[in-house]
Amino acid sequence: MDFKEKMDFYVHMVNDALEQMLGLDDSEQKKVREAMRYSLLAGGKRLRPVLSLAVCDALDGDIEQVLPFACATEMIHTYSLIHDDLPSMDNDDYRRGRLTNHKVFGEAMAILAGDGLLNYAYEVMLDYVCKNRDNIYAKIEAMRIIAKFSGIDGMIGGQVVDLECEGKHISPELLEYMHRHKTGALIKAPVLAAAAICNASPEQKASLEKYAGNLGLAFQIRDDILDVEGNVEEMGKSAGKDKAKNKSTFVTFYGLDKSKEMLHQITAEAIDSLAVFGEKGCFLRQLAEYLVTRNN
Ligand code: GRG
Repeated sequence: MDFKEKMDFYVHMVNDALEQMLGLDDSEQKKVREAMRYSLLAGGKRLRPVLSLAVCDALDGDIEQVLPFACATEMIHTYSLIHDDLPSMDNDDYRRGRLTNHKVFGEAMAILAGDGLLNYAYEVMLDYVCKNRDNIYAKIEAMRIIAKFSGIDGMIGGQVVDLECEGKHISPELLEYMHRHKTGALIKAPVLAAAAICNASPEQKASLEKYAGNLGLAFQIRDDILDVEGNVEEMGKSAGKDKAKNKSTFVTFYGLDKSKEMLHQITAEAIDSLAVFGEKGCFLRQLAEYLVTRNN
């Protein structure tokens, strides 16, 4: 399979699993489920779960064991997008090519749908672990990683720095810290969770941690660039928000050309750290290359 076919294969696997995990029902909770499904099943690149599945393949692991954890990271990612779009946060009207959750379901329901997805992520993982107790310590470690990297020392912590720095001049170190946490942490989580479940060696884990750390930073730099020169239709969300909110980004700090140079450099470093995987790291390498030129 070439890169595109493999990517489609993983994305389909994730979409089918998510659809199965969060079906519609006719209970009292029909409305909140509908709101959760609205954002979760709205598409998106599925980068985080795809990373888990690709790491699993690079380590010759068992995809069935990794899939619930991969899907859980997509649920957590989607909750963060719903909350990030709220009027009290970024106040966005479009996401994933459609109206944001609060525009359709109202602010209160959007908050609950986000909370619901965050909680559901842990329900899905714990449900799976309780029913499949083999390799249990690795699975618990994977959940610990996901909790840690999405919490105050990870994604939420990065978002707090972002909020506090709006309209202020910040140091390049703090800018990198913010990006590595706000976005990078939830890119590291699926990589390291899959590595734990597939019993990666310490050397493999260290390589993957470097890969994911640099990939996450590169991903956010590309996001900063797209906010300036991206096409709204292709992105499925609004552009120009960083400038409007006077946010510090790689582009406001270093300018477009230097940001692009840094994007290439950091991606090359991510790719270099996969040397230990040889041929098995091929998809992960191609994924890093694809993210440099992504338009959404
Ligand atoms: C708890 C109130 C409350 C809010 C939480 C944690 C949080 C808000 C926000 C997280 C920060 C965040 C949304 C960072 C943005 C990261 C980013 C670049 C998202 C876009 O990811 P893509 O491009 O999106 O992978 P798709 O739609 O393709 O999945």
